[in-house]
Amino acid sequence: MPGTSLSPALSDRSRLYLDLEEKYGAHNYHPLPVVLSRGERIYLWDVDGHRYIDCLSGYSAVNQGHCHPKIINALVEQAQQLTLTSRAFHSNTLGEYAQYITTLFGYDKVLPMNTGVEAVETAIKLCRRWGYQVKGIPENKARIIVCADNFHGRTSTVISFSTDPDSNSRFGPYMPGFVIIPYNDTNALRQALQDPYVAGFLVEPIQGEAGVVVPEDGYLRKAWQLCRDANALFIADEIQTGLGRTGRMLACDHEEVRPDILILGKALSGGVLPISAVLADDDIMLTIRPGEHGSTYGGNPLACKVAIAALTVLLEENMTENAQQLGELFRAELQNLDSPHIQLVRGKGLLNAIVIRHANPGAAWELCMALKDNGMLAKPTHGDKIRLAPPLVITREEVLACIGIVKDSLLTLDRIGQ
Ligand code: IF1
Repeated sequence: MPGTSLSPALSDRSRLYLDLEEKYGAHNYHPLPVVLSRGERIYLWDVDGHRYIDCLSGYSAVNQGHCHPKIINALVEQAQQLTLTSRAFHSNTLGEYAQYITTLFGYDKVLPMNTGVEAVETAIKLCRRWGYQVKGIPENKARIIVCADNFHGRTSTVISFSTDPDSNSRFGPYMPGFVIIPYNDTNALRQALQDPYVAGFLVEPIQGEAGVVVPEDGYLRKAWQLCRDANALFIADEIQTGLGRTGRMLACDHEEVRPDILILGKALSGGVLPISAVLADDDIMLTIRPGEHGSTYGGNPLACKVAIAALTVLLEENMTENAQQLGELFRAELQNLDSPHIQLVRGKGLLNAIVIRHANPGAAWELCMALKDNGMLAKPTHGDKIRLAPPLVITREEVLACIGIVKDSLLTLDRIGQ
């Protein structure tokens, strides 16, 4: 477990930064003990000058690679012109961005927000409003179906339908109006959709936090069809799975599903600013009228220019295709390691995870410590799973370097006991 690590002692320099965070920062995270000060493409450097391959990518926000020069350039240029107007006034950037992103994804309208969870909240409000105004659900009766083991963010509404006690216990009372069904279960969805007060179904195309749980082929398509038949909105949270990560622009593209409401975040800025977006057609989006929803920073000029640049480089540099091809290689090579400590390799594109098999419950943490010492950063989730999700600009040689590091690091697990 944390604290029992076999890793070498931290440098005094690193210790200083760790201690400052520990003393003055809230204790709502338990980071790996590495202090980073620079990033470029797939690489991160710590304060002592050690280089690491980043296999977390800021939880998939840095799909385009760290400090992509074209994104940084857009940031700097716009920062010297105008950063924030609020939506009390117009800017010469929002219209351009709105046209760009709606054309790219094929929706009538975009509603710009900042963090991922704000976009999820926006989608929930839109879905409820559509339920009352278009579907005709009686006021305050709308329900939204969600899946067990979901992760959609940290606000008090969103944790109300989490099934993870770490996320929601002792944060109640909870927001009503959500129905939880098992993931990857179309029968349960069919049944839940019989309730005429259901306004929509909110789903992650692949469950990230749950440990990269990929549903059966055809699940999304079938779920989308069931929603359509029941006159309920299919809402895809593509905050983690979208923007090339799984080897398609959207994970829903694998099954040619077009969500009624599409939620994007994270890599929409390439890791530069919190930028999120909700996309939908007019029959849904125009149910919210002036003054009924918004955000001070949503759609700010800096964000608009950064998001255009982040999407442009994703397309220009064929990052999605690279994720598809190198994802296959990554999983195949992990399988080839044929390690007794790897119970399972799963994922799509460059959103992958390994499930660790070991008698010691701290094994995944120890493996991440060993990976760090060997020059690669990853983080365990739910004890025994490690997500491996490098920036999408990774090359074939660099994937093979990751495999070499994983191979060497697994030796640690031969040495630790229960
Ligand atoms: C944390 C995981 C990743 C998300 C989906 C909405 C949000 C997220 C599908 C909210 C955020 C993050 C946040 C981070 C851990 C993390 C995560 F481990 F939980 F699953 F990415 F891998 N929908 N995911 O994955 O977006 O408001 O944070 O911008 O510690 O909360 P946000």
